Amino acid sequence: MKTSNAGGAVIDQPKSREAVKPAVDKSTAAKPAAKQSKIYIDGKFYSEADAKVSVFDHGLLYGDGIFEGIRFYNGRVFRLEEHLERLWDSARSICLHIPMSQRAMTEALLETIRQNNLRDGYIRLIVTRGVGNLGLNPEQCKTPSVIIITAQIALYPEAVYKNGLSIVTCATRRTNPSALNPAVKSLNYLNNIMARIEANQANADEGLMLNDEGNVAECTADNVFIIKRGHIFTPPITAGALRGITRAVVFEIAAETGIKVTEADITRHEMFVADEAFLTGTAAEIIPLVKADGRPIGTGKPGPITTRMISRFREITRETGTPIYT
Ligand code: PXG
Repeated sequence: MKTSNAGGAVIDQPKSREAVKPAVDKSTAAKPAAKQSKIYIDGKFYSEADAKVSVFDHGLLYGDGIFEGIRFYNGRVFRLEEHLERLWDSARSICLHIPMSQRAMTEALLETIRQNNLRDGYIRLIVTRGVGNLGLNPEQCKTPSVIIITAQIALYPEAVYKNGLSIVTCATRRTNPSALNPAVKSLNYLNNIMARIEANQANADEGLMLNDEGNVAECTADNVFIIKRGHIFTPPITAGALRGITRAVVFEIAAETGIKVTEADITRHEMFVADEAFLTGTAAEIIPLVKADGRPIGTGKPGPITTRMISRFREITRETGTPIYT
């Protein structure tokens, strides 16, 4: 299911299932005129219609660039420093020079949100290699481009958090770190998109991706956690999991509540026999997982530890973050 925001930007939502249908049928509901968002490109703001990049940008030609997906809640950007750290790490790894300081990037991000007059939403931050020629050599690209797009992300319907999601294991494996390391949040997400297509074709909400050893890495856009006998497990970064910002918040909540978390290799069997499981991601937040490859996980309903995690996560997102309007 796709959800369109007032400004026309769209981000993925779980697949349409009876449980996650929006209360209002958007195709028939009376809509106010769509408010156009303002988009930041290289220091200037553009209307959606005028926000354009060159067809010679290597971000388009080769997926040569990096990105972050960030949320802001209640007038504060959630974990902004961590997102910028990860962006800068991605940049270093692919030898991309971000043409501004982290401080200037913070100001550009906050100003983009202010220009759009939002208090809650989603930010897509993109740095492309920039304009080159049709050859792949990045030395042709003299200046990377910075793009910041805001979206009025709708929270997933409450039913998703109450009823949970289903996943299927995808044949498409997480890329081996000896190729493009999956720790780089690059603009080349085709591998994950291939897995997502498999999940769609199986009518599942998300796709589970394994690494070359056959262990669980993560889902196509979310980290994976399982719970067995009160103990939380998640795959280590070395298994191909992204160092998720939401994943790190789960570690903090667990420490706070005295629940043990261990980074360990997880097999499909361990997913099937888990007492509880959940996914984490900036857009998804923390979402219960209730079915894997047709097997109900635990009771087939969100478990108590997952439910506690979700409510504490919501408190933290409401109460912390970089203020946008000061
Ligand atoms: N794994 C992958 C492969 C991701 O792309 C996560 C885990 C979760 O990480 P954070 O830091 O967000 O907790 C991501 C997140 C989306 C979306 O719409 C999310 C991502 C990429 C593209 C779309 O949820 N990245």
